Amino acid sequence: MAATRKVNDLISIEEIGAIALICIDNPPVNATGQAVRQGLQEAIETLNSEGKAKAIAVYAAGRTFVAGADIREFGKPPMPPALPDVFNIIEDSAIPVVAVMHGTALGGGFELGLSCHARVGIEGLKVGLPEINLGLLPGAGGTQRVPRLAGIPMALDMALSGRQVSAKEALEKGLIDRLVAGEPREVAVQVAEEVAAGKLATRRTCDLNTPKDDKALDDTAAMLKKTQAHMYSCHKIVEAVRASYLPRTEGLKIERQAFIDSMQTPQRAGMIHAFFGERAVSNIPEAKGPTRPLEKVGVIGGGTMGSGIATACLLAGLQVRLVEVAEEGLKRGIATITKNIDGAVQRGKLKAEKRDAVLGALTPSLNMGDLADVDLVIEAVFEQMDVKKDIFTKLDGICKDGAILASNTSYLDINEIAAVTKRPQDVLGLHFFSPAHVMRLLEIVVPDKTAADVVATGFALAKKLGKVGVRAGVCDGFIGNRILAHYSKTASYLVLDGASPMQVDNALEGFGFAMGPHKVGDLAGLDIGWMTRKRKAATRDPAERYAGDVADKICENGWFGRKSGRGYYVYEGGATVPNEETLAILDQVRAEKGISPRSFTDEDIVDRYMTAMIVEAARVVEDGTARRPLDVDMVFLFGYGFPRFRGGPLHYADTIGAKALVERIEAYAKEDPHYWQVPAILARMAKDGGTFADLNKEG
Ligand code: 3H9
Repeated sequence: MAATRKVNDLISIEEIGAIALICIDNPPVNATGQAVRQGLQEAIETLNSEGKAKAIAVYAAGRTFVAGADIREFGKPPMPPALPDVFNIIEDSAIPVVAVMHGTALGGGFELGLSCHARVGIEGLKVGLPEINLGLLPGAGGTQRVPRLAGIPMALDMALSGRQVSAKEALEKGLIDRLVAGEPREVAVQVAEEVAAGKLATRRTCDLNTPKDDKALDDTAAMLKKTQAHMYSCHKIVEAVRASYLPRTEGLKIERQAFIDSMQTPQRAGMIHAFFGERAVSNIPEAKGPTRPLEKVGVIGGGTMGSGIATACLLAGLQVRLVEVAEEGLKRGIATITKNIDGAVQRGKLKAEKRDAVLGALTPSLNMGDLADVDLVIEAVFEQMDVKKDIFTKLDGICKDGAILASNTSYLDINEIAAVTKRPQDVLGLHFFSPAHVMRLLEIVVPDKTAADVVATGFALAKKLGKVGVRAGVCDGFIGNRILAHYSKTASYLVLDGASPMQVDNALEGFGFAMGPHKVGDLAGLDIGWMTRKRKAATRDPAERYAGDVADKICENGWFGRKSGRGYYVYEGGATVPNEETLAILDQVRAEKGISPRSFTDEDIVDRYMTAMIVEAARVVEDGTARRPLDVDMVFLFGYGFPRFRGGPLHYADTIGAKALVERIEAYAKEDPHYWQVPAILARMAKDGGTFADLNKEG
């Protein structure tokens, strides 16, 4: 006879003969919030005090086992019982406890499993310690119990990478004891009966000793010192894993303190903002309405961008028609797509046996008429308004009713493009970032007359492609490129006024960018910015200080960066060294302009660069191009290599404060009052004490 009783709303106990099952039911991901912790503790204590059950199995309802601590509780006053204490009670249970895990057992969820006396995985299970992605470290025994079961290198790997480990690997490494197929409850019954009958061995993880490996610890500590200066929790992970040599109580104490200290860091705040921002960005009414069909996609243009977009669509299982004007361009497009797909196989993103089928979903064509039956067309040709207008006029005549006509333009006015069609309600901007099959950002640019279901389909496409879709309004450069166009001038001004391009790069890499702006320019091709400056020359505001003198001269020499072997740097034999000739050009430009170079500290450089970024980001929010500050933050995290641990430009702005920012801008404005102007939104915040986080809450 089975009897079920509720411990509280989220935890229940079911008794079947000599076994007891504890079920955690806290949708969507069974996070260990206060009620789950309390309920688990009470369930174990009750069963032990009753002393009837011979074995206990813990499992979870719904799509996954426990995905970790409840992140929404972080930053708030702690509410007892603490997770490590609950897990110690489980580990100390006189009745053996087996964990039955399915889905993703992550962080505190996996640590719950580790505190049980045996672990059974259900096929498809993934386990992991992803706390590092939140600026934290495992804080409920992960750093103590994983090394005891699987050794120090595995514990360091899991906690420092945050990667999800497959069930097969977890079994091989001794992190789980068995891998089976089945439904969690049925498996729980079966394994609890086996434990009760002594057929499945159990043991306390903390009774094991961590195998010594000082070399792995020392090497990792030294490596992190060099490469992860910013990430407090990385260094603490090594310390905590080293503490697993100690008895349980002492080791857990060291882990606990490191966890509490990590919780106080700005990195934790930045990374948790990034975690929720990634999910909140598409959590808007416009993304949720009815959508249009999305199976066949046409891509116009087989260049780098078009091929990348086609690759992304193919990898998501869509049928793709690729259209080019000339045979040669089409062949190049097919070759690039094939190379991208092969790369996906090599990187483990696509199973080798699926390669041919994925490529088989690509239909190349030289005839735009072949786009008659597609659901969505994405135009990715040269950035020239008349070319785009010509294509959209043709598409208007070719495509079926209801097809979505999208442009991948990175700055052109999509309202103007939509106006050449008789169906502006079907026109949308879908701005991908290069390489389009890798970069996760998709700006969904919404012109004035676009229909609601077209916008919702844009978000559905982002989801299908595994991208982060961010809504943007129409303006020159939308959210990301508009802000970039503004703040990148700061880097040029700093260089004209006395810093070297290398100092600027080093300072910003020190801040956390993977590459400084001059290295990025060399990588992207300096000719791109040169073309833009030439295009905008006629409309340039005469009051604006010109930022392109040095870059123009470099380009006039035919130095376009990496692709030509030199730009700000010289690229030879795998080495990157400063280009002395560029530095000579810089001296010459300064002399011509009568600038006597002055010195900037690295802090000055970061402050000016970041303030310029925040200024334009604030304006983008102010005029509604971005709906919320977090939308800007996600654009920069997923499209521009902004350091994740800083949360994004406007999250970072809050850490400085509006008042301090306004003071900075006013000080810089003494040198250049045209460039440095306080956005009204920031002035208001400085006066009222408001923050960008407040605006996020207001939605
Ligand atoms: C930790 O465990 C610390 C311990 O070591 C020590 C403590 C003392 N809490 O991602 P999805 C929400 S740190 C609260 O869209 P999927 C999420 O916001 C934690 N909420 O689904 C979303 O809400 P909404 C370590 C959470 O299927 C909804 O669930 N664990 C949590 O694509 C669905 O999420 C992690 O870092 C949470 N822990 O992916 C795991 N997790 O619908 C973080 C999710 O309102 N989570 N939510 O937007 C994940 O990686 C993914 O959510 C998961 C599911 C893979 C589980």
